[in-house]
Amino acid sequence: MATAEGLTLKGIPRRDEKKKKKKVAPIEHVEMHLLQSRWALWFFKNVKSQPWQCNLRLVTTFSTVEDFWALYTHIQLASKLSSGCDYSIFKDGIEPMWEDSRNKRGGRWLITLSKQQRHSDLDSLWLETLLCLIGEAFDEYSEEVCGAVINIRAKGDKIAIWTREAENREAVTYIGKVYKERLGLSSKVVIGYQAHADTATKSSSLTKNKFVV
Ligand code: MGP
Repeated sequence: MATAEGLTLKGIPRRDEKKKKKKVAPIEHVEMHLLQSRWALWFFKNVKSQPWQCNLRLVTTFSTVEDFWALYTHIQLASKLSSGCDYSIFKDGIEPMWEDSRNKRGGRWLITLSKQQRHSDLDSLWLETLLCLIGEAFDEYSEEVCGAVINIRAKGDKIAIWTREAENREAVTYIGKVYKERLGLSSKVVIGYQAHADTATKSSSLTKNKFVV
């Protein structure tokens, strides 16, 4: 993760930093807190002349709480990314695309946001999503989780948790209920789960929900 002053981490803009650096005492013994899974951060930047998959980059992987926070505080907040960009956090070894063998029968719990919510809610909802993932918040069904994606789009941003098996009703609905609760969404808000096989053949606004909570 060491980057030279002013450089970016594989194309991701860094957060603004105060010029004056504080002196920090050397740490001799740091105990790291292992996460249950190793995770990978991916960055997507839309270059229209290139096929979709060529715009997707693996940035880095992490497997401790400390490395997660080091990465999270280093990279630009999602709300500051340009339209057309995505962050994806997936279990190490799973590519953040429908085609991966662990995704192809799966789907996603999709949170669609209004344009105004980019400034009020987006970053906190994304952070909570990340904490649900790395904290394995879905009990025995956490194994079903593949990762999460945030799409920064002019028409309205989206956040989704991807799971492995769209036909696994029990796991999918459990994950959806816990996720909705963790995001603090009102019971009046309805969120939908869409199978990737359906999303891949239609635009997301026309894809039918397989489940709702
Ligand atoms: P998107 O980036 O998920 O959403 O998909 P966006 O930009 O809001 O568009 P909408 O169609 O959902 O309204 C945009 C396009 O990127 C898709 O139509 C595909 O062409 C491509 N794409 C997205 N994903 C997640 C994949 C994927 O997993 N595999 C492949 N091959 N293409 C994808």
